[in-house]
Order: sequence, then structure tokens, then C-alpha cells
Amino acid sequence: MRMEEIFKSLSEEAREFQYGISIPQISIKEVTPFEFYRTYVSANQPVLIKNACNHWPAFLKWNKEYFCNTMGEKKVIVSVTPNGFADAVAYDSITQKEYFVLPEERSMTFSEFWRAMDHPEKYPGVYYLQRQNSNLTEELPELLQDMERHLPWATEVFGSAPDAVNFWAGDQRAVTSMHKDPYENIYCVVRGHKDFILHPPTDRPWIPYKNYPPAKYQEVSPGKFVINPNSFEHTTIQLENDAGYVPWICIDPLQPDFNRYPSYRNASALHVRINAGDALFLPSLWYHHVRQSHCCIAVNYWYDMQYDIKYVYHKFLETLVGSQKLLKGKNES
Ligand SMILES: O=C(O)CCC(=O)C(=O)O
Repeated sequence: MRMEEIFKSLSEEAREFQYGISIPQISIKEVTPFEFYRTYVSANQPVLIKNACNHWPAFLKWNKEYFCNTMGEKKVIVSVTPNGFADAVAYDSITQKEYFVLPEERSMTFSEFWRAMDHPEKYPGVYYLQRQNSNLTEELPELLQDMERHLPWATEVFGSAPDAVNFWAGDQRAVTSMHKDPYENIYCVVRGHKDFILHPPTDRPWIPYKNYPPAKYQEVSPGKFVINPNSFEHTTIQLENDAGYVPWICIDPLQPDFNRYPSYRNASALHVRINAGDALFLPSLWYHHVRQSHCCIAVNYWYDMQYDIKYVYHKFLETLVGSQKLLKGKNES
């Protein structure tokens, strides 16, 4: 059997026996933490959790008036990009190279951030409040009274408090490019909706990666952004490999370039919308790409993943895919 056939049966069997073609839905009140662990966490199975956060005061309170009246003068760090793609691959016409580009990080008041979202004609660029350093507990503790600092059922499921609690607020043009995280993620939408495109870890052979030099956007005059290859200093995630490159997924699932990456046809995406009040359990190591409605607000809880046998199998698959790349000698893995 050729390696490609072996990889195909891996993803087909995973789909047939485990993941199916749509994301199941539950109400958290219907399952015990033990059942949740057994059915979803242990099986590495995403699930949409209906009415997970619609009892939070935030569900009724978090809107423009509330933020601007209660914390309008508070300084926040906002990610600014020319096109909505932060932490993503971009082509630079000056150097004629592709880079992995981080957003410009700008300090502004909460009121100004909201104005920038509401008035794109006055504020060129796309503004996304999305620092993934537990920004809710570290930078916006005044919001904790409106929500749960941790989800008691999830803390019981994962056996410890979350490692990070992040706050996300942004414009419908802000997109998160496909990637995976070493966390068990409970992603709660408080306002608007989010659209996730998911791939299970067993689709790894079809998901192309490339190594990119790192860079950062910089606005040099109003509305004019340049890609600055020298300003990539530090991120919360360790992204660079030994050679100083960032390995990143080079496919856009919304417009896949099948000429360049024909094997992506073998991958099977799952689509799920999280509406306000609901949450998604996104298991560790699942690939995800995220879009949102305008002024969408979300909170997510990252719980530490277990470096268990699932992780070991995933590393094994990574190694096999890497060895195929070497054999093929292609700039795609
Ligand atoms: O909401 C987003 O834009 C991205 C969320 C995400 O990537 C995550 O929670 O890991």
C-alpha cells in the first residue's frame, strides 16, 4: 500500500468511526462531567454546548454603551492589520516574499477601539482585541464580575483551573487563519456569532505547512501599512523553529488553492457556528479557522492538554508526514 493510501484510510476511518460529518450538540445540564470527559474529551471530539453562557450577566450587559460607560477610558492593546489577517501568511510586494506576519499592537482606550470598529472610514485597518495571554484575567479583571472566572463543570472535567482566559472582540473583517493549539478549548460566544472551520488531527497529511520568515505589520502613515521583517520580537506562543522560521499552514480553507496543494482535497472540513450564549468544546490539536459577525464578543478558556497517548500518536503522524515530505523533496508537508 502506498503511503498516501494509508493516510487516506486513516482520515476516512476517523470520519467513519468517530467524527462524522457534523458537530454534535448537547446541553451541559444533560451530561455529567464524567460523561463529558468520556464522550468528548477522551475521544478528542468537538461538541457544541447550547446555552453554556447565556446565564452570565455579560450576556445582557456587554454592549457598546456598557463598555464605553464603565471602562471607556481604560487602555487596551488592540491588534491592527490592513486586511483583518493577524498571525497569518502575507505576500510583501516590496521584497517579493511571503512572511508570517504578526499584527501591529496598539494601545488605545476602549471607547476608541469601539469607534474604530464602528467607523472604518475614519480608522483605516482592521481592529481586533485578541491578545491571547489570559488578557481577561490579566488586563480586564473588571469584566470578571459579569461572567465565570472558570467553568466549574469544565474545571472538574479537566482536573484543574484554566491556564488562560481570553477576551475577544472584533470586526467582521477579522479572520483567524488555520492553526492548532496545545489546549483543550471551551470557546464561549457572548455577543454575535463565530464560524469555525475544523479539521481533525487525522487530516494532518493533507494540511500543508511551509516555513516563513517572521515579520510584523507597521502603519507608516494613515492607512498605509508595511510588512516589517525585522520587528518580530516575542509572542506568547513559541513560534519560531531552530532556523528562525515560523512553520505555518499555507492553505486558506475559504479559497483553497488546489493547484498548489492538491492533497488538501482529501481533507474533510467540519463547519460549526457558535451563536451568542453557546460554547464550543474544541479539543486540543484540532485545526481551526475562525470568522465572526460584526462586534462579536467571546471569552475562551484554555485548559492544559494531557500529553497522553493521543498526543504520542499525533507526534508519530507528524513524523510520518515529515518523512514523506523529505522523500518527495517538495516544499510542502
Ligand atoms: O476567535 C478567534 O478569532 C480565534 C480563536 C482561536 O483560535 C482559539 O480560541 O484558539
